[in-house]
Amino acid sequence: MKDASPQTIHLADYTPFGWTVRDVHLTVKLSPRATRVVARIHFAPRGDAPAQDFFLHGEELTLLRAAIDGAEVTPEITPQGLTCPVPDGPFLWESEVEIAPADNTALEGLYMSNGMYCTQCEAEGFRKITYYPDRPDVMATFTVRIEGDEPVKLSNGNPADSGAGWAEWHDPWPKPAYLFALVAGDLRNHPGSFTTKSGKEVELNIWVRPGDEGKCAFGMEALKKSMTWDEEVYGREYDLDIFNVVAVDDFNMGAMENKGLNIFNSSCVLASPETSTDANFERIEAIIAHEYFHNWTGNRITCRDWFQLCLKEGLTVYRDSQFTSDMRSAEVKRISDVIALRARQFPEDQGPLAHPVRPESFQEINNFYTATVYEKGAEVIGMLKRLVGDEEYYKALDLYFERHDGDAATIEDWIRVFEDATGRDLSQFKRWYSQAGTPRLSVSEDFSEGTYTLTFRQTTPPTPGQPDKAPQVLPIAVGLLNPNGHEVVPTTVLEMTEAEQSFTFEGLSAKPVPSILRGFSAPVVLERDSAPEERAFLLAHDTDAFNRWESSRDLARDCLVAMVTEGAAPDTAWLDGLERVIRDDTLDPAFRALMMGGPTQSETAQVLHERGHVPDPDAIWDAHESLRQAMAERWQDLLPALAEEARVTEAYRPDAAQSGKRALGSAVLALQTRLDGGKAAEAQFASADNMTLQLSALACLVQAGRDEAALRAFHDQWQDDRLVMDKWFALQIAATTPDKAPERTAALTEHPAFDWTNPNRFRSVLGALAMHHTGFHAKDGRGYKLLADWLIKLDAKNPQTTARMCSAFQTWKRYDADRQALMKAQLERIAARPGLSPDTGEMVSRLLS
Ligand code: 0A1
Ligand code: ZN
Repeated sequence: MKDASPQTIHLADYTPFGWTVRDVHLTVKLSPRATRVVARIHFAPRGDAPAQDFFLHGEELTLLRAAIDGAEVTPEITPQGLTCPVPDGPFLWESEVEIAPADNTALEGLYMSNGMYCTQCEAEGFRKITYYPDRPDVMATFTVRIEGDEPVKLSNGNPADSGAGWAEWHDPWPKPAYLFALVAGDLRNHPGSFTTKSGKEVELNIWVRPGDEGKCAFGMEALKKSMTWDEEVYGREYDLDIFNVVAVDDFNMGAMENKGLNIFNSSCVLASPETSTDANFERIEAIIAHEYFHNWTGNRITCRDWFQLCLKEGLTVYRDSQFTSDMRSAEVKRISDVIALRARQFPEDQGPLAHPVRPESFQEINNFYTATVYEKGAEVIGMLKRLVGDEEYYKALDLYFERHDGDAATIEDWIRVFEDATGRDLSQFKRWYSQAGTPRLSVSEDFSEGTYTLTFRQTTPPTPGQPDKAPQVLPIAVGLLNPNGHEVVPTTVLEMTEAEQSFTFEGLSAKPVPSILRGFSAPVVLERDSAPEERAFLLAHDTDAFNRWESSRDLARDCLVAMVTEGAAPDTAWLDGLERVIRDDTLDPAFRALMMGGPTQSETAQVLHERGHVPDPDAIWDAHESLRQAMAERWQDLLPALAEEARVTEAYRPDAAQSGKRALGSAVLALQTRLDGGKAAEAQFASADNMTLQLSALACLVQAGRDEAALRAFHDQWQDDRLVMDKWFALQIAATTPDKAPERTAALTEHPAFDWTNPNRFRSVLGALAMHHTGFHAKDGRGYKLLADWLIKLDAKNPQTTARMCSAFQTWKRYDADRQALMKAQLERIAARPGLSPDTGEMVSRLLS
């Protein structure tokens, strides 16, 4: 058990460890409840570190033996680790501990999933395997010997030797302990190979449970594409003889970039057309790439301490989004990323959990694997690239790899590389890393005698611990159109550095229409009271696809706000403009599908809140329903033609072209269902030969309340496929009406297949409830109570997943007094639980503060 009183750790307190580790030799003798780990570690004092006691982290370990230079020692043991007197010079540390992977339900350290041994060491899991300086700035080479009867035994690096009942691995690249991994079990591999650009042969494997072999081909192709892309775009080659990927069913996150041995949540790597949707395929491709790209941005160059997490995560998310843009449609990817940023990061940045991209303090680092660190961290890289330009960006990245290869680096190092490579002063830009909150950007315009002036003002609302904010550097990409809809000034990046700043454009013959924040060039809330006519004009004419989409989204937001607050009717002028875009078959179907999508209900709640209203979830539900109904009725005659256009006749491929068509088809089907009560959806459900079509049809049937037979048929067809069953659980909550959502969730938690200790299954049920805006916010609080009941139950087994899911409550202060009181009561009930984990304790106390 961890100490009950949580410790706050501060960035400002960083001190280096007093010793370097030359090498680590581990022998792991596997046994479900009595695994022995023997460690032999060479330490040498480092002269440049402040004097300190010799301390090794270690949690939930039974120490059997410890020795220094061969002589037995008796260290002093606490729940966090051990201290021991050590010689002044270099020495060999030996220890043997016992651990029980079969009892490890937290899924951190060495644990078991379906009879297979696996590890998760980021951020601080290695200390549950052996005593060690478990901090990312301690880097060492590892040799690992695994003993056990399991047919497959894997660790990091290259295979060194093996025999009956043992295998040895050697990783020549010094690495921090969080990148350690070990896997053993009865696994099957899907093999592949790759030749790097300098001619090195690399063996590739995807390891899965027997039965899953048929779901690996796509992941393997994605891996090869990622390897090629990183060579071509960043000049980065792979550096071992072998690259292994393993799929595990029980995993707290998506995947993990352990050196040479990536471990994946099976939902993020296994795919087949029958069982995976187009969205699953796209996500798998991105996550394979993300973990692979970490080999350079994360592993070869790692983080000095966990405050620097965005150094590897922001950059790697940015790189994987570049990869997806290159593999698919850059415009569609950018719009999807912004939708996700607004859905996940904006609420975080505007509520009690707000923190800087580089936090300055934490209690439990696992609580900081957030949308802010990852997605806002990636936006910061994107802004940097826009400010310095592509050429300088890649020059800076070359310097980063050259200067810091093998280092545990900081954001200061990263910024200095850019300053040295480009000659720019980035001290103000650096505020993006230290200042939390989403800046608000307002704009006014003036036109006289051919000169057009845009004046911007930026302010950032206070966030926890940061009442006052300084102006940030905002790259504002702007283009100007003339009244005929022609672009007269192509995209130009205005570099805003002041709280208020004007930019002028000369020589214009008429007052132009500005297209501001093209490509969403900075993660801000743009406040602009432009006339609806101007937005409609941009919807029709903007050359920037993002802003074309955004102008429609703005009109949709205004329309929904008016519907909710004034009982207005849907805005027909907007729907006419939107219809012209949707009809335009020269446009990418994926883009048109995004145009048809419209804001989610939580986005409408967010917008209402930003505009000073208290969002009423039931009124939001009604407004969204009548808007969708109005769209369906208006476009009655258009829908069949669109459905025809969206039909795919060739064999299934999860590529951008086909999935774009299917996305359009599913947007159309959702509207058609409102007119035909589910007839078309039933037909599609019956004939579907891939999961994308099957699931979108099922969603429509659930939405229409005509789902009993279809849900049963789907269950019977897929009951043996756990990943598909996750979809079955989630969908019937996600697509149902608010009145049914909490009851359905409660009923599904009684289902025999509801294995709540599996994080995927838990999230597919309770996460689906949390994401059902009106269902979760049921007026009587039963949604809140149900979620809190389950969070309390899960916390005793799996603190990490519980703590992450507490963020469902992060917007609680946005709602009316009654709902606030109900949510607060549930948070207080969780907080008061005896034995609550430090992870969940920290989250709940931040939420309540
Ligand atoms: N570094 C991984 C994400 C990850 C983080 C923490 C984990 O356990 C607490 C597991 C995975 C990535 O960015 O993909
Ligand atoms: Zn990552």
